[in-house]
Amino acid sequence: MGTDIKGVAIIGTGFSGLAMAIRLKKAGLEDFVILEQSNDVGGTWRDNTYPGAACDVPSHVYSFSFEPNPHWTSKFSPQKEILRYLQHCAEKYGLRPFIRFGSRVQEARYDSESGLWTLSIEGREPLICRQFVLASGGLSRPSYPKIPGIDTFKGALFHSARWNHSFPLDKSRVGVIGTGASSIQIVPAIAPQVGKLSLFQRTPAWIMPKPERRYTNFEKILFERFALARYLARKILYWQFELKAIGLLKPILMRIPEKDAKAFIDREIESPELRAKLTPSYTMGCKRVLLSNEFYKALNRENVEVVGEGIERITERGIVTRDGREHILDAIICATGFQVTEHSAPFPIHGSEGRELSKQWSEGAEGYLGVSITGFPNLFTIVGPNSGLGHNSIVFMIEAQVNYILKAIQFTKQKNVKSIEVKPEVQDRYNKDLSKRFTNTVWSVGKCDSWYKTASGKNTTIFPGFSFELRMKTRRFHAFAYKVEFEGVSAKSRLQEKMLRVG
Ligand code: N01
Repeated sequence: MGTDIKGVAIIGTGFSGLAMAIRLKKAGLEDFVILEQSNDVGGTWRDNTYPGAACDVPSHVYSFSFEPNPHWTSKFSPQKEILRYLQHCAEKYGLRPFIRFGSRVQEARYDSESGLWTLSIEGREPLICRQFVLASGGLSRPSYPKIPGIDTFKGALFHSARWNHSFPLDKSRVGVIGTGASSIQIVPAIAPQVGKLSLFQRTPAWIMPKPERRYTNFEKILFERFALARYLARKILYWQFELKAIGLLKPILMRIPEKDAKAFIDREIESPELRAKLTPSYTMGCKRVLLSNEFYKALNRENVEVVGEGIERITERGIVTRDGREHILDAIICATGFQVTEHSAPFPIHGSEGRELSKQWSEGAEGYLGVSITGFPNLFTIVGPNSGLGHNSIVFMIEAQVNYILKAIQFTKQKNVKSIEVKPEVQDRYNKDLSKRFTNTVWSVGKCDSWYKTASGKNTTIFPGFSFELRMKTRRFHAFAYKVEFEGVSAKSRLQEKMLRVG
C-alpha cells in the first residue's frame, strides 16, 4: 500500500481553492494537490443550480483580479456564466492534473512530531501533507429547517443548493421556505410556471433595486481590447460597493437607504397588507441587503401568497402554519441557507495536543486574519472566521488571504520550517480587537438574528471593517505572530520517515 505525500493539500475547487492553486503554481510551488468531493470544479457555483441563480455582486469585481473576463454578458452574471469562468480558470492555469475529483475528506489529523497532516479520504488511501489549506467555503453545507414532521412529507422536498431538476414545476403547488438571497431569485423564476406558490416568510429582508443591465457589444470590445477599461470598471465597482461599509459601521446612516427601500416596496407592492408584511423591523444591513427587480413583482401575482404566520409543523400533505391552516403542497423548497456557525468544521480536524476544531469553536469560531487558528499548525483557512463581507465581493478577501498563505508557505520552504502556528496571545488580541470593533456596528445594534452570528450572538463570520483593511493586513506574512519550529533533519527525510511509518 503506497502512501501519498504532498507539500500542500487544498480542499475545494471554488474561487478559494482555485485561487490558492493558481498562486502556488505561478510561484513555482507545484508540490500540491487539490481534493474535491464532487466531479467538477466550481464550489457553490457548481452546486447552486436553482432557477434564477445569479450573483448579486457585479461580475467585473466578482472575478479574479489576475484573470479579468471581458465577455461577461451582463453586470450581474447568471450562475452558469460564473461556473464557466471558474472552469476556464482551471483549464487556463493547467489545474486539472492537480485535482483529485471524488475525494471526500473525512478527517484530518496533525502529527506534532513530524509536523505533517494526515487526511483520511472516503474510499481512498490517506494523504499526508505538510500544509493543509481549507478552502471548502462557508456556504457549502445546506441547512435544512428543523421543523417537526419534516421527514413525513410525501411530496418532493429539496434544498435550494441541491435543486431537484426532475421535479415537474408546471402547475404544481410549491412551498418555498425562506426569504434570503436564494429565495428572492427562485420565487420570480418559478412563479410563472407553478400552479400556486406559497412563500413562507419568517423575517422580511431589506431589498433594493438591482442596477442590472446587459453589456453592449461595444463595451465588451472595449473590455477585450483595453486593459484600462477593465481596470477602471473593476475599480469603480469596487469603490461603489466598498462605500456601503460606512453605513454598516455607522448604522444611523442606514436610515437613508431604508427610506429608499421602503419607497421601493410602496412602488412595487399593490396591497397595503402585503407592504406591511414585507417591511423589515430591524436595521438595514444587519442581515445581507438583497438586490432584485423581480421579487416584489412576483409577489403581486395571483398565484403567489406570502405566508407570514409562522410554520408550526410539516405533515404528509404540506405545511401547517400557526393559525392552524394546512397548505397542501406538491413540493417544499428549503431556501433556508447553509450550516455556517453551527458546525463550523466541515469534518473532524484534530490539531496539536488533542484539540478538535469543532470543539474548540463550540463557543464560536476564532482565528487570526481568517487564515490561521491557534492549536492547528500548518493549517490555513480561506474565508475563515470573521473574514466574510456583507457589502462587497468576497473574491477580494479570498485574493488577500491567498496572498498571505502563499507568503507563509514560501517562508516555511525558505527557512526549512517544520511547523508554524499562530501564537494564542496574538489570536486572542486579534479577536478582542474584532469584538470591540463590532460594538455599535449594524450587526450588533441592528436588532436581528442572522447566520453571521452564533446562537449566543457572537459574530464569527463578518469582518467588521473595510475590505481593504484586511488586504493591507495580509500583504506580508507576520512571522512574529507565529510559533515557528524548524526542521532538525531535512524535510525530505522527515517525509520519508513518515512514509515508512504509515506505508
Ligand atoms: O440563505 P439565508 P440563502 N423556518 O440564510 C429562513 C449567499 N448567496 O441561501 O431570516 C422558516 O440568507 C430564514 O429566515 P430568518 C449570500 O451570502 C449569495 O438565501 O432566519 N424560515 C431566511 O429567510 C447569502 O447570505 C448569492 O428568519 C427559515 C432564509 O430561510 C447566503 O448565500 C445568492 C427557517 C435563509 O436565508 C445564504 O443565502 C444566494 C425555518 N426553520 C445566496 N430556517 C449571490 O448572489 C431558515 N429560514 C452572491
